Amino acid sequence: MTNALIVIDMQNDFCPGGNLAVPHGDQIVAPINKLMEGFGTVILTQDWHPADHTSFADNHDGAAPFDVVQMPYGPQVLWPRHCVIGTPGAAFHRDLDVRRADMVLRKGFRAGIDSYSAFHENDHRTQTGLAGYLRERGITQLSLVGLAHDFCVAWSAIDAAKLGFETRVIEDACRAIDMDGSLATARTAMRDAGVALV
Ligand code: VGL
Ligand code: ZN
Repeated sequence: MTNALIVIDMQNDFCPGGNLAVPHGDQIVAPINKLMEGFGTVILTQDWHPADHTSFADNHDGAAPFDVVQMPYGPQVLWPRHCVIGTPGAAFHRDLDVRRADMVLRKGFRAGIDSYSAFHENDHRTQTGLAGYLRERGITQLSLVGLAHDFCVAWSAIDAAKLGFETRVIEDACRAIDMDGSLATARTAMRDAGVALV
């Protein structure tokens, strides 16, 4: 099979009760487990930050969560501290079926660069290696699901389409942060990049 399901960041900190909770994020765990049955390859991504990560508001004097600052690589939203390496918040939701995963890809572990996309970090240059992995395995069609629809799912889908993969986002199996219209903006950007929203 030449298709893969990419499950983005189904971790405790993005679910209700977590440090960067996406509303109703836990509602998509069961549908994602079910979707896994239809794919030859399943990849899980895991947001994985060191304690001194530059995306955390509390690592910037006088900053508040959701402020936007300029980084050497461009604008960056500052987030509440989340998905710190090795903490319970960084673990996958307990009901996610991790047994079906061919690969777990960790991202955001360099203190100075955030990484929304599963393909490149936010500098748009540092590669995660995922494109090479998929190509070596002959995978051409990607379906993306997970959290958050308007950040990590959208950035990953746009990069996937730009890299030439036939890319779709299964929207019923995503949930959004949706700050300042970010979901509408992300959906337009995904469509413009050739991503199918299904
Ligand atoms: C995410 C903000 C910060 C995501 C990760 O998974 O969408 N968003 N880190
Ligand atoms: Zn993060």
